[in-house]
Amino acid sequence: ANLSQLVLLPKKEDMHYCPKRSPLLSGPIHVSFPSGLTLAQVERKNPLVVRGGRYRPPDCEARHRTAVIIPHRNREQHLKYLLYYLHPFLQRQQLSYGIYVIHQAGNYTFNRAKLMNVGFREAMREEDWDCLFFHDVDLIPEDDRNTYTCDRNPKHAAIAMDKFGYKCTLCFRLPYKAYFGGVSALSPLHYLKMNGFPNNYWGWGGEDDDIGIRVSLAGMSISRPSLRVGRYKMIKHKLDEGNEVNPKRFSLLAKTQQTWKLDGMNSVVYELLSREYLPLYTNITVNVGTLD
Ligand code: UD2
Ligand code: MN
Repeated sequence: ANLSQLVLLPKKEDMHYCPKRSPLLSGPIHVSFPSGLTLAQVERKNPLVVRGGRYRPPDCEARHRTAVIIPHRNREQHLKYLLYYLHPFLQRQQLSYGIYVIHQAGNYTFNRAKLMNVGFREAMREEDWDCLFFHDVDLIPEDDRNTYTCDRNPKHAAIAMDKFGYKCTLCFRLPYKAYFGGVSALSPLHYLKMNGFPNNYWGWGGEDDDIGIRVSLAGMSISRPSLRVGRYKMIKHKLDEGNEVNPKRFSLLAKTQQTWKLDGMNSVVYELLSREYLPLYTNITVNVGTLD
């Protein structure tokens, strides 16, 4: 393999690939929420992160390029803590990465899945990412052996949460094998094969199951890290204003099989309001419209 790399990439002959397993991993992470933490402090702790929240390992060529897509509105505190843990976590994994926060403008009902479609398009527009992590803002990974890279199949990463006693009873049991919420990873090919995520789930719930069902309708299965490694701490919160429980979620879910090819990445419509390259992340503000 080294020989062919030299032949194909003569100019990079002095830049070697990072090792398959990063020597910087340290395993379990003790997650706490220091009061008074500021984004400026997070910046200072991550001097190698550049504009837009991008990073590449300084002394080897990364084997993976991962974009983290975070749907967001009105969760600044959670975002601050996630960035505080996620930047060093990804650096210890020796990834080339970028963090995208997809901010829903306005006060209309939240649409998590549609924000992910926006994130996919806007991230892929910028760079040839080979893996996308769709990441709730309030889930902090607790073990850096949970690698933020893509598998042969879509991967559900957040399988063991403190909130549920680090069990994932829904993960391995029919019909919930499709459980795909919280943090999940897809390659661009996986994403396009399942036509992305649904655009028509407004408010809380259902969209994660729809996404899980899409994975299997597109002929793929879900891979998962071990329960030991796929651990997350969920920052406690109440249901947000503007993200009320979606009363249509069950009737929508009953129709996924008929709708997934028609609604998704091939039909997403939105208005991009701004793209800001902040020190710790790229902020995309978008008008996703309203249910009508
Ligand atoms: C569960 C799922 C989540 C999603 C949700 C239903 C897990 C671990 N999580 O989380 O993936 O399927 O149910 O929609 O299974 N958000 C904002 N501002 C808002 C509302 C939501 O930023 O006003 C974002 C934020 O990234 C948040 C995510 O949407 O983490 C999911 O919303 P949630 O945290 O209220 O839902 P939760 O914890 O029940
Ligand atoms: Mn949550």
